[in-house]
Amino acid sequence: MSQSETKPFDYIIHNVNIATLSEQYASDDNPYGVIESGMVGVTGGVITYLGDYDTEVNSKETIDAQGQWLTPGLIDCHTHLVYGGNRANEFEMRLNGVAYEEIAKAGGGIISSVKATREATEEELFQSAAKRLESFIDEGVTTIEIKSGYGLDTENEIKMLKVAKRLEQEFPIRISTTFLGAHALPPEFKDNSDGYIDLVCNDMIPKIAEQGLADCVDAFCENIGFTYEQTERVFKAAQQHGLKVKLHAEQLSDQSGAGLAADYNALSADHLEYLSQDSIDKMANSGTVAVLLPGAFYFLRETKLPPMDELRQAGVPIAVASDSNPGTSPAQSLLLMLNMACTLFRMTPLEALQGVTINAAKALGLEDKVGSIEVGKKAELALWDIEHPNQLSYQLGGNNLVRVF
Ligand code: DI6
Ligand code: FE
Repeated sequence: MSQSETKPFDYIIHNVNIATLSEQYASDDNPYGVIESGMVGVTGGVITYLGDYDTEVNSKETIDAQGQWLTPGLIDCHTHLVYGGNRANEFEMRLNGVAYEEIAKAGGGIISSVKATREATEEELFQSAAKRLESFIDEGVTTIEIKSGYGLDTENEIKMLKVAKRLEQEFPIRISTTFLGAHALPPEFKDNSDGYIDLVCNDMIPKIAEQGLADCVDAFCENIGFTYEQTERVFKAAQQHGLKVKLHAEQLSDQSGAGLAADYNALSADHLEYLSQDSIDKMANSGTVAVLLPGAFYFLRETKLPPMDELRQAGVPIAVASDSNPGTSPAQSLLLMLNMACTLFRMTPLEALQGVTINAAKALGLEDKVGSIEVGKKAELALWDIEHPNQLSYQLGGNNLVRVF
């Protein structure tokens, strides 16, 4: 039976070079899994045809892409997009020679973002995050993860997650939400970090799980964040409530956090500049994705590189994300992160593109739905006026997006 006798497509895109980023199409000679001058057919928001142009096709709408390039919609799998205020004043103070301690004493640093986030209404947080979200959408981002973590009490953490949920309702983008209550110690728990972790585990996680506000739970395991033991308590509470986990790990020092995350079958461990071989081996075994964040590396003028070769050798899937946040990565461009992943971390343009498509999907547990172009996956696609997909990471600034589907 030919397609013309079956249900018509809602639309087809033809005369299009398709970078599928799919293992089904990739080979040594064709690492991007390219289908040249091909056709995609979509029914009910799902890809139902992928291959050569079929002139007999029965479709409600036909789009001639004129030889442009189709990729999976881009995925930013690590952001802190919702927050009050910004920290440009601190950036300027530091560049005028004011010491970090003085800035912190004057109420600066992450706690200043907590204060501004607590003071902001849900509407104000929505409006400021919406503006940032639009920059990502304009670059072909069709899925974005958003973390809480600037509320640091039950009411304000829930407020942040509700803003993220409302963004998904009002913008054409898939949003994955992550509860990051264990991001920093709020001032009212000074000298009582275990008491704060009690609140995270016994009050915040149960309520957030019950209200269906988070897909995942994250923590900041670091000498300036929470300990290995505290992180493990958060993971246990998350799993008791049926939530997956991920972790900010090994950003400033090696706390064996990524290994712990792997022990709890974490979807991802993120940052990883100080990652050990032992944790790499554990990540490889559990399939935990390594999410690299070149924006924070750059903005903090970090010099220790994540162990790229060791990650490659162990076969750990590598993703790239913006870490968009007011303190260490005020980034509003995922395309810029592609370039920085290549220049700073020596990732290849193919690895960088996999890092914001298929591997980013894995880091969110969404690889069955999005991240590559395959029959059966969601038709969340980006069309680019480029000569080759390597141009996406080559370019510094500018944007060749034609449209998203
Ligand atoms: N690591 C970071 O780089 C950010 N959070 C984290 O856990 C910093 C967030 C901020 O400074 O506002
Ligand atoms: Fe982060």
